[in-house]
Amino acid sequence: MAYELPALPYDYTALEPYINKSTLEFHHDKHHAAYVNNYNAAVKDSDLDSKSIEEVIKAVAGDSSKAGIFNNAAQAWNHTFYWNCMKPNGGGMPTGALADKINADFGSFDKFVEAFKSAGATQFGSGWAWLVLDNGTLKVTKTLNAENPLSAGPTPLLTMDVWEHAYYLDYQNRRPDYINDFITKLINWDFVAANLAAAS
Ligand code: MN3
Repeated sequence: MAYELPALPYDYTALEPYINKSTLEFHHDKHHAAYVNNYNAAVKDSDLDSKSIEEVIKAVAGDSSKAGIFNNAAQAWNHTFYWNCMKPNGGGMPTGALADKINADFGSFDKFVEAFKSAGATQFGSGWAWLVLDNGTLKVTKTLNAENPLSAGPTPLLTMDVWEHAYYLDYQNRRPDYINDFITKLINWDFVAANLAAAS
């Protein structure tokens, strides 16, 4: 079924000065829109057209003859998820059950931050850093290009886009500075907590 490009959940200037209007205009209106359009064109009139985008991602993952469909489906999904992982005046510390779970599974919030920063900084080239729930345990992972944890089983709770298009206009080559601002100023912990509650 056609996948609709969602509107950003905040204004184009809402994440300034960390992610500026021009980045969100290009990233949402051009990059994300292109993935959505390519995905819809690829599944139209095919046997995948009746499936949800999550079902398509799982159905075509690992099938090299359907790599184009996978890449556009996963990138359409990943970006929608990524927008929701940020909010104006975000960052800070998670609370409640999510904070307890992070402490239990990583040892401390700082250890989680260290692992998440490392995943983002060491993803060579383009990709994503993730916090996932894997068989009841929180883990930090990273994926290459469009890859998404859904196809292997773990439930995504948080993601950070580390493709250059996510940060280059604001940070140029300083990916670690973008990662630091993403964690300390932008993460929407309420969204992450809701994802954990839904998956538990
Ligand atoms: Mn992107």
